[in-house]
Amino acid sequence: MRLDKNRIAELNKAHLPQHKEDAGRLIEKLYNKGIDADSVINKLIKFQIAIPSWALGTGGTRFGRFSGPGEPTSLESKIEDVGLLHALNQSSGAISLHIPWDVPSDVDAICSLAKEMDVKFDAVNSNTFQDQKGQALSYKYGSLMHVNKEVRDQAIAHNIEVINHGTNLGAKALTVWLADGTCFPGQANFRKSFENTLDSLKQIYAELPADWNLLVEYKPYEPNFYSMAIPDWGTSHMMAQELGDKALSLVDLGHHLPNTNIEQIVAILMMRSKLGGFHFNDSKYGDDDVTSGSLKPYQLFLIFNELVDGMDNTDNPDLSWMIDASHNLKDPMEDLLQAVEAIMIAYAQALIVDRKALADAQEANDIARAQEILQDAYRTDVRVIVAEARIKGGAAWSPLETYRQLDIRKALVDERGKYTLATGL
Ligand SMILES: [Mn+2]
Repeated sequence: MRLDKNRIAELNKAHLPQHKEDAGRLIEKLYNKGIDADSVINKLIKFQIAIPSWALGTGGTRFGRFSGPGEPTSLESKIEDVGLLHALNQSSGAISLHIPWDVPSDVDAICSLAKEMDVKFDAVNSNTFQDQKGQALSYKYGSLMHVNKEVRDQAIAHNIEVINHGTNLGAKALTVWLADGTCFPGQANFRKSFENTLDSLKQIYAELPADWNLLVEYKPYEPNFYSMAIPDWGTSHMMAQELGDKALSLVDLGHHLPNTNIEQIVAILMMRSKLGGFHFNDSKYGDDDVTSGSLKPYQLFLIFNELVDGMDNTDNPDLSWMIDASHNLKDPMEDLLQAVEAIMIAYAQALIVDRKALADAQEANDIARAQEILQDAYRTDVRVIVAEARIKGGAAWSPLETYRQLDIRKALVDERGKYTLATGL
């Protein structure tokens, strides 16, 4: 399915008079505060958040999965779904593939489809958290950290294969997230697990093309409940540091214990030019519970406040931004539109922080003033400038409303059938 830009513009029309009035008011208010709204809007237009292929189907829990109608079952249809999202919001111009779920059968055809949909290939993801059909050795007791060298070698070969698939598609990074770990005290030797994992990563790193990055993701628990091979940012950073310049840490919002100060982690990693990517989701209790920004929008803003500061004031390389969530109730497309919107709002709020005033307040130990400066930005309703950026980019005033007005899910069901099942968890 393809969206007609003229149709989007037509649907925007009804909203434009009120929108222009609201946008003008906010732009003037920002101008009076010394903030150049045009530069904020241009940054918003440029900002692209990759959509992971596994988020386009309805997610499940270990108790079951209630699939939605018209889910994408092929790599082609997943790229088309991301293309639809991107047409609606102009902020989702990249897809992150997962191997082996998304092995392309015809690379040229996939590349030209992606080009037609204006979608780029973001970081590729390996999978050693499941056994695949016909696989020689099992990952039940780990992959890159496994006590058996043959299992490690198999997992290393898989990661190299993922790099090769990514190279064919024009991707520039490999994300390694390991489910490796232990469920019981005494199950493994922590030092040996660390050393095996690092040694395996070194062998993968050696195969990275010159212009690629290796993103090392961490997670404190799940699926293993006693220890994880790479549990936290310290371990990830230690490994990235030892691997070399092309290895960077990847922060996933949901991969922290409750109340962890994620914004501080982001700030410190960027200071060391070692933050490579960011995965968005939100949670009340565990990983990926809910849609980005639906529970803790202030935390998301505080994180963006550090990301923006880091992008302006450190030598940290450009980041890979990706939504990493898969929910089990909503229409995945609607969920992703809401997530991207929440991320753009947090980014816009961070862009309007008066950084000079904040630095002055910090130097003067004026805590109350510093808090006021941050909260003034956070409490500004920036939705209208996010919409302005979208309209300027040729996208929908309200992506979610337009998605419903155009009855896109129905069109997808008509095209693909009602009972389809996307690959994923
Ligand atoms: Mn992640």
